[in-house]
Amino acid sequence: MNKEKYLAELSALPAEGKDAVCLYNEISALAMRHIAPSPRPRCSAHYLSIEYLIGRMFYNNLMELGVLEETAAVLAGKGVDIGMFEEIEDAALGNGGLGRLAACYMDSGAATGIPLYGYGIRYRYGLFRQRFEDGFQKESPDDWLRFGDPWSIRREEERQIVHFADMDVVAVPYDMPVFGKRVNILRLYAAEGSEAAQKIGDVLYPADDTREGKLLRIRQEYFLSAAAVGDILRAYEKRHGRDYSHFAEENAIQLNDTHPAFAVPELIRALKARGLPHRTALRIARQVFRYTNHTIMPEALECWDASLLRRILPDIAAILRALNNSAAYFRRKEGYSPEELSASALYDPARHSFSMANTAVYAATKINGVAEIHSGIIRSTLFGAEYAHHPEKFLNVTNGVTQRRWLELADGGLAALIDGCIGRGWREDFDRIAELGAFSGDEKTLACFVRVKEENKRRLFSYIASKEGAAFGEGRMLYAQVKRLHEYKRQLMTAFALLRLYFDLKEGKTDIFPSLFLFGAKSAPSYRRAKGIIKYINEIVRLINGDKETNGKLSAVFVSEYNVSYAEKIVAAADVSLQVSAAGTEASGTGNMKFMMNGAVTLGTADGANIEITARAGEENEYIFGARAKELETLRRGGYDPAAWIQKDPAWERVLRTLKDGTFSDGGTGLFAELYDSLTVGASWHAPDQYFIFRDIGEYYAAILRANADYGDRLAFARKQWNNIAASAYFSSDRAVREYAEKIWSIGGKNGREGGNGA
Ligand code: 26Q
Repeated sequence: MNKEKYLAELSALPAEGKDAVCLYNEISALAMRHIAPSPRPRCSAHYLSIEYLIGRMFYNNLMELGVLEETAAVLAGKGVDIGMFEEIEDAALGNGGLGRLAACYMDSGAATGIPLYGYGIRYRYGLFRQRFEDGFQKESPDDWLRFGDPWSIRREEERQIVHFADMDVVAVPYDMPVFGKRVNILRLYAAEGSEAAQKIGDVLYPADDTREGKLLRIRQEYFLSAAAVGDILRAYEKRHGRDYSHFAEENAIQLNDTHPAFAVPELIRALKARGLPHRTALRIARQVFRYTNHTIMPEALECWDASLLRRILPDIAAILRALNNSAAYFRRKEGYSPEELSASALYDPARHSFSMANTAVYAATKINGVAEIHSGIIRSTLFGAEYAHHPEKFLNVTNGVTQRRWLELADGGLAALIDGCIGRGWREDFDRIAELGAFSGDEKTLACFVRVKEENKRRLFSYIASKEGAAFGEGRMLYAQVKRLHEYKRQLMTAFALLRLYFDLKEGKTDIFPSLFLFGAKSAPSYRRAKGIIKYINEIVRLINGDKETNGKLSAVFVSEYNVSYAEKIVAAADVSLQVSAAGTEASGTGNMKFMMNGAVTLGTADGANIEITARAGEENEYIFGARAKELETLRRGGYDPAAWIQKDPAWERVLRTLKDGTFSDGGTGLFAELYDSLTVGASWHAPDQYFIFRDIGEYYAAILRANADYGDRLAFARKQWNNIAASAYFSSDRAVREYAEKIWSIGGKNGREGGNGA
């Protein structure tokens, strides 16, 4: 961008009497005028994702453009505090890790000079906004557009029509530039046309417990897939006309989980519609796609009823059936056993449904999980049949996060301290963060680090005071568990440990360094148990904070409306990152990496990327506890009995009882009793305590106390924290996208050089 011109125009911009929203739009628009997307090279990668959890764009974009500080200075000269734009809320077109990963990868693609183009849906409403009423989660629509959308450009001329059997939908792209060494584009499609057509773009993950809801989900997924495929084809045809022989060589399409997997049959359909024979179309499709799996939770593995598909997308349903047949034909020739054939089939004749994961696996040239353990699990379980015959298709790319948003922007104090130690180069070359290792013996540096943490805590606490109306004293050790609310992530286990800590303090059985436990999470609106857990934690929080006898030592908070901007403040302030999923369930986690970069130690299980974090930082710098995945697998098969584990320590009995002895009220909803039952007797489709809380909770509690005791020697603990930062190089998303570019997309080496896609 032309900085001088931008700054000159900014200086000339009248600010008086304008509110934050108005100035936000004017300044952003001004910056946008000085930006041009980089030319598209011959070969590029396309990232298809149903979610993009971008967060606040203003500060990040100005930072990436290299004008954040100057902009702040010019505004200060006009009497405007650049902090005022904090009132512009996040664009939350995503719900959790998968969507935030997509945003980090877009950032890193641009930063590393890789031609990476994102495709998604421009939802009219983002993820619901959350508030607590009497401790219960309440949702309201997130009208993110009320602040304007100055960082997007509507591309009317590139609109397309997406056809369903019963309606046509207009797909209008909005282009969001992504800044770095290159300026890439995130293209989000708005759904326009009839009322029914617009409904497709209304909201992320509409409830799908009804037939209508399922149809809407299918429409969304196909809408995204068809718009993206149409766009990629059009760009290609501009270069090559109707000669598709270079298509696979020049285009890689990455399926971010299975939500965009309709792109596979859609590409075949579109190529056939252009006159290619089915066989050729199939061959091309099987050279273009790559697939990342993000979860093994059975309920998240998408299967669509054939009858629903036939109704609104008959051609797509027919192509999927044909794909299923050709897959079976080729696989039989390759020697797949009958069991392997049925496990990897695209169509399940018993359930009359299509498996989107198996569709993606069949089409993809490369399939990856998101951390070592997870890639291992999908190879041996979910996709074991395919792995047995095509091991060359499988690889791991451990997730990463962008150090620019999650360290430079989130933690200015720490960034400045790091600059003082090793210079500014880590922003583009995060391997250099390892040079911090040389300072871990330097008490002056560690003391500075402690001061930065304390300042970050003050900033967070004052934000919490303004948002939640809860005040906390300074000088507390901060434990944080922030992530989507899900039983497998075991927020309930943290709640139990916290309650036990309170009881033990109350009875003088233990003493601790003053601590604050922080929770942040949204529950899917229809996920009853997750909502019960939120209510239960809020009840515990109220009990603990209301007790004058103990609250000098122990307090807790459940922040509402947890989002990217909240996360930025929390990771900068936390001392301990709680990552306590049942081993083998959390595919990777990326919050764990953000905390690490900001100098929190991981207190967690040997799961997801925690394992790789610990391997790099050293076990002595983390607090790892609990059963390994293998042990849980054995327990699962061998009849795990939570009651037997509870009996080992009666304190857990007492804690568990609070779910039904009236200690806390669930407002007559029966939610607490349901939680109690799920832990003690299970339900028709799952065993009691299916995520093994009572196997691990004793060790969890001990680890919490151990970390707390260690914190008493603040400098020794700071050294552990510092060592985590110094060991975090690998968890940069710059490393991760380079791996994708080299090993998956084949579009260039370290510098994002242009190459072929190796098809
Ligand atoms: C599927 C079917 C029906 C309805 C909803 C869904 C659905 C929606 C969202 C399934 C999965 C998701 C999101 C998954 C997700 O965010 N996974 C996380 O991905 C991160 C990035 O790889 C990992 O770090 C996390 O471990 C993983 O949980």
